[in-house]
Amino acid sequence: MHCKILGLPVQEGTGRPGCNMGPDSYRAAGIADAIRELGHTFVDLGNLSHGPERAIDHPNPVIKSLPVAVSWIEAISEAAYQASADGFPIFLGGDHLLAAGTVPGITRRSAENGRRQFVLWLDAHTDFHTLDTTTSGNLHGTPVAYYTGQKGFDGYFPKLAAVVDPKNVCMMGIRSVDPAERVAIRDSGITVYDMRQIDEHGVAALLRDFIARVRAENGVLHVSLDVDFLDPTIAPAVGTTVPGGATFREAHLIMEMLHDSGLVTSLDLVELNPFLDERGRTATVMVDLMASLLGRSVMDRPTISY
Ligand code: DIR
Ligand code: MN
Ligand code: MN
Ligand code: MN
Repeated sequence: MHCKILGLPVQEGTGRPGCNMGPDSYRAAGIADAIRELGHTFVDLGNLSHGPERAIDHPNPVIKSLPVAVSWIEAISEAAYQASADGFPIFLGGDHLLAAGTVPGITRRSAENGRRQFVLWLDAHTDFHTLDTTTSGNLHGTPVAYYTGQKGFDGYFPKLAAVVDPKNVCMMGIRSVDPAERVAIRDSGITVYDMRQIDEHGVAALLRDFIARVRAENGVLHVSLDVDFLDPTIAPAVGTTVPGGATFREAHLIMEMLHDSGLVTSLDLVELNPFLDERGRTATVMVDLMASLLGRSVMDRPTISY
């Protein structure tokens, strides 16, 4: 595979600074060697910048940094569209607002190729706020509502070239949902596997079902991995830690099964805040998870088809 990393130093989607250092933290954690060691070719596309900001105002007074958010989304969706022309793009965040650019960009590409876009959203949060419902004003809480075409973004966020069908979105690891998100997601058609379902069924059974759906529809799969999907004991470097997250082994199993599926075509690594890290260990865990997704395994295995 030909892997491309693109740094997206977005931090304006959160309430605190630091995520802008995420891309360089992954580089320091050895992401390039981890990719090359697996036999993939590799290119580092550097870090993206956003374009000029236009004055833009929304009636919801709590919203933070809307002009720069819009300018990031415009720049990222174009860059993601370009990067998805060939090879396997890995988008290094940056906070989760960046998925309001990466997902629309790659979905535009999939639509042109006549392929259905699926998204696996690995996160403690559903990120399903609209500009009207957000109470924190942190726009990293809005990308899923935006890229699935929910109302409430018109005239503010860029017009979408292609929308992801909510039925093609699967969330895992969910354990922090705001009241408005809970209501909105109920009728959305999105599949939400919260921590309780992971505890009751295990990640393998849940993921196997989703992978089977992607395959049945000849889809392509984007994976968006938020650091806070993981339990804070193994991944402390995130501004919004929530107890009771995925374990090291659960997360690796997901990545290993995704690799074996052969369906994943792009990846976001988001919300790493290196200012909050402990001797780089969160960056290292994220790079190791990426490596499992790209084919690292403990032992050779007989061919299995997830
Ligand atoms: C919360 C937290 N739902 C909010 N969201 C996220 O601020 O809207 N934290 N995405 O990582
Ligand atoms: Mn700026
Ligand atoms: Mn998130
Ligand atoms: Mn989160």
